[in-house]
Amino acid sequence: MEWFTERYNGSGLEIKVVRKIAEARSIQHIEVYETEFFGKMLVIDGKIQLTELDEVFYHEMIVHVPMMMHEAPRKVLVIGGGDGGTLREVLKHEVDEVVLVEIDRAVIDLSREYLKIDQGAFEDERVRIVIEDGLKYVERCEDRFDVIIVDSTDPVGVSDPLFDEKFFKNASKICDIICCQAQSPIVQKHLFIKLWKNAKAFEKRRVYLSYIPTYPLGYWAFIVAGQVDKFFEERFGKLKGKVKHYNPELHRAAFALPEWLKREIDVSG
Ligand code: SPD
Repeated sequence: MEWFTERYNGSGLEIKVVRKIAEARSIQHIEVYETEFFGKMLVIDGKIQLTELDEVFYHEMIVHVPMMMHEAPRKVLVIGGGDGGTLREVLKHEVDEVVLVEIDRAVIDLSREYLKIDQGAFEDERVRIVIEDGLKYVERCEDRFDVIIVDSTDPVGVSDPLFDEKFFKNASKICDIICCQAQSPIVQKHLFIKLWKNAKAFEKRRVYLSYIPTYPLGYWAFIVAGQVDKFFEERFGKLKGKVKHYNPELHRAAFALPEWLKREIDVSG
């Protein structure tokens, strides 16, 4: 048995792996492992994207928080998310249409074959899959979406443009609410702050946090922007029983930020 190690800014996370199940080299290096404790694990360009054990912590928080802040989210755009976890959660709402824009078809193919966390979401008739760069899709998009969810990899490769000002400016013209995974506010503070500043294209922005054990230091940020004043908590009744992690208590608590983070946000404008 070997250890998989992900290092970041003078720290690291080690996961004991039993074997490598699959691998592909497309525009990214994609690996699927079987681990000793966390179940199957998806790694892209050396960074852990998900493990079976804690993927719901991430996918339920990146989806249900923004979806429950919109009065009636019927039309949703997911950018990235080729493993299908975000798609699976979006489909738990009363949506009419979900467009998934993934730049790398190989992520979808490997996830469908070896991970299967989508639980049939890719075959749902409400879903349309587009293989394209999310930045370009949003730039030329003439459609309008209630919610956009950016479920990207770290911005060191193909996801880099999704952290740019231009992306947020274009996105602000076509949606009511956008939600992005926003990295570790501790060991990847520069990336988090870059996103926070660029999300200024939206009139209102908010940060929320969630604990995701297999991401750098476990403390993970999300940025939600647009019409972000409301929480339609009464709709939770329809989700209850379908979710494992998210609930209204966690939703409210996720927006409670420590003083040091409030200060970071304030000073960066
Ligand atoms: N450092 C890992 C950040 C990964 C965020 N996206 C995960 C994709 C899971 N759908």
